[in-house]
Amino acid sequence: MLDNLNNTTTAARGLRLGVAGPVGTGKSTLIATICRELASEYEIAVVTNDIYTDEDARLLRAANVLPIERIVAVETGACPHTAIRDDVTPNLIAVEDLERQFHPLDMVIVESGGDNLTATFSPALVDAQIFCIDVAGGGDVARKGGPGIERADLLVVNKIDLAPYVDVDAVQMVADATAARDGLPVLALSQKDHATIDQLSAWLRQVIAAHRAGSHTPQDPGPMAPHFHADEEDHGHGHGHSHSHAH
Ligand SMILES: Nc1nc2c(ncn2[C@@H]2O[C@H](COP(=O)(O)OP(=O)(O)OP(=O)(O)O)[C@@H](O)[C@H]2O)c(=O)[nH]1
Ligand SMILES: [Mg+2]
Repeated sequence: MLDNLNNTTTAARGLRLGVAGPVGTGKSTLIATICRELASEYEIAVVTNDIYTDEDARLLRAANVLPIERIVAVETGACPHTAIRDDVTPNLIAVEDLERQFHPLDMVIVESGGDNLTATFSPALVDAQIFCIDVAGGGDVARKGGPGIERADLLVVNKIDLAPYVDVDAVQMVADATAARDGLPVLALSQKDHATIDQLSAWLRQVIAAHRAGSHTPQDPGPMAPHFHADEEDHGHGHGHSHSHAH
């Protein structure tokens, strides 16, 4: 009963979508593209996070893909991951303000400040999240793993048009990412290849529909990879745990 109630409440508002990933991997550009592609179908607003500036919000406003008042900047003033995981209050307030002001919104997108491979959104802030890496960061990034790469709702391997220039085998990189994700989707994306952008739009339409139907369950990628210790009997049985690492 309570579950039903929660589902109803969550589905009654728009989808909250997080976009995280290392610095410069193309998060703002990807968000601008989502808005450009889907703003005629859905009511969208965006919250950006920068440590010291509102640079990302200015980039998005300049892209002219949404009315500027639908793009709000949160200056985190600290490590970006703090604002999307440890204390999400400033972001949550910004999201809720937009939802109130422009009701009814179909989707609010939150861009994380560029961080390292460990930063993921708390499900207290977003319903679904995209983790964005790029070929320019090196072909081995997908193999390095981490919670975003392994368990975000969608992993984007971005800028695949640049692969030949940085000596990266994009097909291999996508295969490595796919192997790390236990069936979760991976999308090879390039702003210069519209077919890949169409795949991104299709994924988003499907998540928005599932959210509306109450059949989308937010997952927590979690900061800690599932793991075992040598002295644990469960070793190798495929289910992990997390703890404070006090020992
Ligand atoms: N060649 C190519 N360049 C891209 C693509 N997507 C983004 N870029 C470029 O990558 C650079 C960084 O893009 P942003 O969207 O600002 O990256 P970001 O992840 O938002 O950066 P931070 O917010 O600073 O972490 C820009 O110069 C973009 O034009 C792509 O698909 N192909
Ligand atoms: Mg950005």
